[in-house]
Amino acid sequence: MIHTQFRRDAGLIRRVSSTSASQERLARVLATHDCGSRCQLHHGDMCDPCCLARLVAHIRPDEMYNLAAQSHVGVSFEIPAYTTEVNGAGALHLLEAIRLAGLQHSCRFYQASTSEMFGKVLEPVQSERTAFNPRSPYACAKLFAHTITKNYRDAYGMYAVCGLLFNHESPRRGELFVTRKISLAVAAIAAGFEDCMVLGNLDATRDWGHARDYVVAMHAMLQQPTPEDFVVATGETRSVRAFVEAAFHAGGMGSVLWQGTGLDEVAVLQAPHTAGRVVVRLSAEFTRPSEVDALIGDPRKAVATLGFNPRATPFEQLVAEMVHADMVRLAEMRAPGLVISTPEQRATSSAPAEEDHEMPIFTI
Ligand code: F7E
Repeated sequence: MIHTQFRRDAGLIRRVSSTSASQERLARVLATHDCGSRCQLHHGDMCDPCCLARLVAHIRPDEMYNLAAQSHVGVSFEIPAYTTEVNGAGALHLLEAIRLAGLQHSCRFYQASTSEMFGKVLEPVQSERTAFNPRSPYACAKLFAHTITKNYRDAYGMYAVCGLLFNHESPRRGELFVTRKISLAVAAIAAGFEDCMVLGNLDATRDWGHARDYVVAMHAMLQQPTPEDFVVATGETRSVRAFVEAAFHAGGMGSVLWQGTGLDEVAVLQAPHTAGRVVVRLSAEFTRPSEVDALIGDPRKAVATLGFNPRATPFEQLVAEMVHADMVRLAEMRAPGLVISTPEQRATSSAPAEEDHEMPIFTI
């Protein structure tokens, strides 16, 4: 969210009858930074072009950040049409709304593009020049949004840019993404609420950075003299397996030993008082029909032009921050008779699309 002295912020939020996890997270953000008074939330939906056009004409933003998405790659295989509508057509609806309101030369537009578009990578390190090869309905939809944003820039001279952000994490991450699933499970295991976590592909590697650092780069992209696209990444890649190891270490449980092969592989603790306890198992339930095996970004353009610092939050610090935040949360929740549900239990009790449906921010 953007704050400057003379600006007011506005956000779009979907109307749901029950309180969703993302609404609770949003409420915490607004309360924490006392931005509730500066930021007005409007009901709307990325699948409703009329409502988006009406809102843009009413708010008349000068910056718009489209972060709205069905953002879970795995879930996109189960709800491909919905994902395409929100992630792909949704961006087009916003661009058209800007044009219809006559704001094409005054409103700057940010599109949240994604490293997932590189998919089965065609170059070992991915930059702004790397060709795309998407591997999921999520990535295909995002690729449409990416190319239509460039098209509006070329066709109508709009200041419209795409941030090719690699994975960006924080303690606010949704609980179904692997980093948060791990940090929450490590905290729950340390507190004695859970025995074990169940994961999918341990060998996928990702370029993981901190969302706090990436948001600064997003804002900087809209302050440049000319509209251009940027890769935002750390330039380092780690496996899911390495994230698990770092998380147990950060949780004070020492190192883990991997035993077995394929889906029978497990991780066991090694510290003397817990030695031999199985803390990670695998299940095909969490693998994807087509996987993105390895991503690593080249952030040099963002470093040179935006002043982005890819070393601002080292990997171990990111993991420790997430694990410690979950340990604090669980400690605050600890009470007699308290039942902590697993991410999977929570997933089946609410619609998956509502898990991390982010909102676009208009700044006026
Ligand atoms: O998966 C593997 C999984 O769901 C990371 C989104 O923000 O970043 C995110 O997409 C890796 C994949 O994130 C589990 O197969 C193993 O290889 O945390 P993730 P993602 O798919 O990389 C990009 C940049 C975006 O744009 C997306 O919106 O971890 N993995 N076991 C698992 N993944 C999950 N979710 N759960 C597991 O149990």
